[in-house]
Amino acid sequence: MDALKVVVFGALNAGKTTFVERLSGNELFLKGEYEDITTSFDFVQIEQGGFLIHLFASPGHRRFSFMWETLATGMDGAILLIDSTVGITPVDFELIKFIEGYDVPYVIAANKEDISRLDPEAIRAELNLSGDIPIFNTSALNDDDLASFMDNLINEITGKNK
Ligand SMILES: Nc1nc2c(ncn2[C@@H]2O[C@H](COP(=O)(O)OP(=O)(O)OP(=O)(O)O)[C@@H](O)[C@H]2O)c(=O)[nH]1
Ligand SMILES: [Mg+2]
Repeated sequence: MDALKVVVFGALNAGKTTFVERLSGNELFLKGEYEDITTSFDFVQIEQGGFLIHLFASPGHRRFSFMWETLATGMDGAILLIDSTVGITPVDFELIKFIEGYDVPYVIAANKEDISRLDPEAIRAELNLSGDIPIFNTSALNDDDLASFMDNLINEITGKNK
């Protein structure tokens, strides 16, 4: 089975760890060793769309952002999680620029929609994104439809959305 590497980026507490755990149904081994924030390179594996996906949750804390480049090395696609309870922050602008530097498909999720919801088109306008970047609302906590969200990214990576 072909393997894909996908990395979830986003601001501190946006829900990256919760997202990968819910998708895989497994807990990360190495999470939360420091005040519950991600400080490691841990990942889960999921099988979807005929691919084995290595799904990494990156650290959101500024102190650990030095790990982003290592995580991004060799990635096939990325997810940017925005914390809808906070809105778009400077780190989201920074991460968009960072991800775009790798020239891989990415999708955006405005997470925590169970608490508050951001309008995808307002996000697109604020981040100045082209029309072909998919933007969704998700709840990593209680969404049962994260798999179809991932399908969309897989289709972006394999060119099926084109
Ligand atoms: N209500 C709600 N809470 C969420 C959701 N996703 C995550 N959370 C909560 O937000 C907090 C942070 O979640 P994490 O998954 O640790 O966030 P993270 O992005 O991995 O955080 P860092 O790795 O430290 O950057 C936890 O209390 C989660 O339970 C969501 O969709 N809805
Ligand atoms: Mg985390």
